[in-house]
Amino acid sequence: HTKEVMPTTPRSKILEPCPETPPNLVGPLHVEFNSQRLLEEVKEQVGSPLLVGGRYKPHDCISQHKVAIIIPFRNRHEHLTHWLHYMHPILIRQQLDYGVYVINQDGEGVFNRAKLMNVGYIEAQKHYDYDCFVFSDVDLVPLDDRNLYRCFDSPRHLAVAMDKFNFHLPYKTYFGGVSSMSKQQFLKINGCPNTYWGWGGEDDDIYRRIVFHGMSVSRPDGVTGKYKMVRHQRDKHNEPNPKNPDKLKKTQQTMDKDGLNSLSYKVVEVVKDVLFTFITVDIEAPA
Ligand code: UD2
Ligand code: MN
Repeated sequence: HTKEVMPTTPRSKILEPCPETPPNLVGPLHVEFNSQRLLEEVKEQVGSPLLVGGRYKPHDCISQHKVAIIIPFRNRHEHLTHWLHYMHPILIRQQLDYGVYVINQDGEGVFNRAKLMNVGYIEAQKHYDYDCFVFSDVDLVPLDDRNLYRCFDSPRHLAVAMDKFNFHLPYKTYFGGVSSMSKQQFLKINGCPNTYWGWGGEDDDIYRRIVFHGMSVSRPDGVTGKYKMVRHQRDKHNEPNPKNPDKLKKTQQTMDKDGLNSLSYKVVEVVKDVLFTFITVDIEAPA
């Protein structure tokens, strides 16, 4: 009688937390927007590690960051294709447990970036237990993958050195382009204002909410924080609103009643693509 020996198969490893600093980052990146990119091609090139809805999590370690990337959007499909082409490989190298949510404003009314950010915050949480929210313009791609798309002890401003501002911060309290806040931080400031229709001011209002709630803003250094923006004209129905600068004087009085606690909108459609979740919303925009 011979003893039967079980073949030694490698047991599935118990996953450990991912390291604090992702090991596969490459640093400076080459980014250009002259190539014609088609969504279908981008899907083939970068889509295979993703789960439907533009979701990903590392399989060799447990990510410490559950991040919803929120993109306020209308009629910028070409920019979105560039963004997806560059961002998915970066976010994967950063070992994030993430999902991409494109929040598409329905109709032709006046655009409202900050309100769409609030909608993204609420809607993303219906899909997964996110603890961190990165808000990004659709036309901005970082020039260094060490610029981490996660949350920090303070609200973070990521787009500190854009090509369009000559790779400098335009002013000290600037908070536009790309930013991140934990769920706790975002709740503390009552989210973003809903009342900034049209271009301008909403980013400054968010900065002021953060400061008035006793927090400060963290930033990467000026090398890590470089960005490239796709060149574009001002869109229709997103003209600079002359009322917005005046509103900024009243942020402290209005912030705790204008925000997440006064948000009202209707979801028109949710479409899950491989590369993103596309949520069309009616935000009750004035004509
Ligand atoms: C600046 C800020 C931006 C915001 C804005 C004022 C930079 C790089 N960004 O952007 O964060 O504070 O000023 O509101 O300085 N969008 C659409 N469709 C539209 C209109 C806007 O998708 O029809 C989205 C899109 O994600 C876009 C973002 O809103 O990137 C900001 O609009 P923009 O790119 O026209 O404004 P810009 O570059 O002056
Ligand atoms: Mn832009």
